[in-house]
Amino acid sequence: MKHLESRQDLALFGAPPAFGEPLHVGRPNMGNRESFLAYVNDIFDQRWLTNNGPLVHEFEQKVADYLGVKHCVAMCNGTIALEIAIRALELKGEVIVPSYTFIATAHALQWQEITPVFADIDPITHNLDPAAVLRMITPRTTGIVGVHLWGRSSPVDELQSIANEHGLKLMFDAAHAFGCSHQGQMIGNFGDCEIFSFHATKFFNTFEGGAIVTNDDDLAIKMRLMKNFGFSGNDNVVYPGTNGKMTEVAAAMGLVNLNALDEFVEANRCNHKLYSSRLNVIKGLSVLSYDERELNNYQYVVVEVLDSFPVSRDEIVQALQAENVLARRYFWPGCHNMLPYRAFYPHAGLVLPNTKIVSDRVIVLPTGATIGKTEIETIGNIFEILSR
Ligand code: T4K
Repeated sequence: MKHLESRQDLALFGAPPAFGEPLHVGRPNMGNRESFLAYVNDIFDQRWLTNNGPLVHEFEQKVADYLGVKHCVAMCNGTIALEIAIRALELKGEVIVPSYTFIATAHALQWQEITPVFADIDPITHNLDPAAVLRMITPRTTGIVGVHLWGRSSPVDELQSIANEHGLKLMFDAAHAFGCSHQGQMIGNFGDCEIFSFHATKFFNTFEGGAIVTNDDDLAIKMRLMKNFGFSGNDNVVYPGTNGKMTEVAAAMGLVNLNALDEFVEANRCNHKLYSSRLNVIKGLSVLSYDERELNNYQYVVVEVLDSFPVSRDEIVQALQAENVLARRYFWPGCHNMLPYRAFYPHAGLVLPNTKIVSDRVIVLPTGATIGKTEIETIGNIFEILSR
């Protein structure tokens, strides 16, 4: 690895990159290979590949137990989980969502011809601002989809009060928040239901995968029907469903990774601590913190570049990428600036000032089991040089 001391050492100025191999955000965490291969052998022997197989069943039970929630309905990915949850809750008309989220949150609504109405976030928490949510309610509003961005909980209680007061459904996109808690209770227990993503880039993955979790028995029955074409028994369809099923091989990966969860969290926690102590001492940089009284998965290292930093956020990203540090600008520029929303609501930005401020200053850095002290030191040095 290259030793970095001055601007001349930076790849932007012609020096070789600090890292020979790219450091990715979202590099998958992988549990024990032998355990996974043993499951795959079993799958070959049993010839049971999908459709509510034994491994999916075991996975759902283990996830439900871990979260302390009544029902876990495993899905093929987080986006389908969102779509099924939205349908099962019978949302229609307008639904309030943050614009500062991954595009899937908004698309899951639009895909079902529901209008996503973008509400602004709190610039400190990066989550929905309840006052902004209140301002966006109209007679057509049927629900709110909160997002626990970066794994930090949404203002769950305030949103629930708003939902109760206005007769709205409330669900959470908890794609980032597996293994996290809100006031000591595991995320997964709030609103009418919550969805998780177990995509490869999430700290806990099933290759592709997701789940809806809920404490509502009727909702769980409905969602199980919906993810299997609406089949109730062999020849009886009782609902217009889709195919949201998780495969056995995905569930096997999930079972193996559940066993390694503590290890994954610990690697992320150490990395987050190292990044924070290295970067927070540089003027103009601030690493987003996690509430240590809660359970966190620390899967995102989010750096905010403030106006007092001499180089722009985009120039930093460019400099990092030249060094093979493939930092990301999640979730710039906000869903409202992407198509089709930009065309549908060209003035949405007028009520989203904090979304702009935050999405213009965030950089997400690589973490996970493949990153450690040496890499973080070097990434810190790049920021240090750029700050001079
Ligand atoms: N709601 C929220 C709030 C979400 O963040 C997401 C997904 C969803 C809903 C939907 O859940 P899913 O339907 O995806 O289950 C990535 C992920 O694809 C996406 O799952 C995730 N959020 C989002 C935050 O990040 P991209 O467009 O950044 O992916 P991509 O292909 O650029 O990969 C990111 C980095 O990970 C790259 O540097 C390469 C690395 N990588 C990726 C894969 C797939 C690997 O090293 N190995 C791999 O296998 O969206």
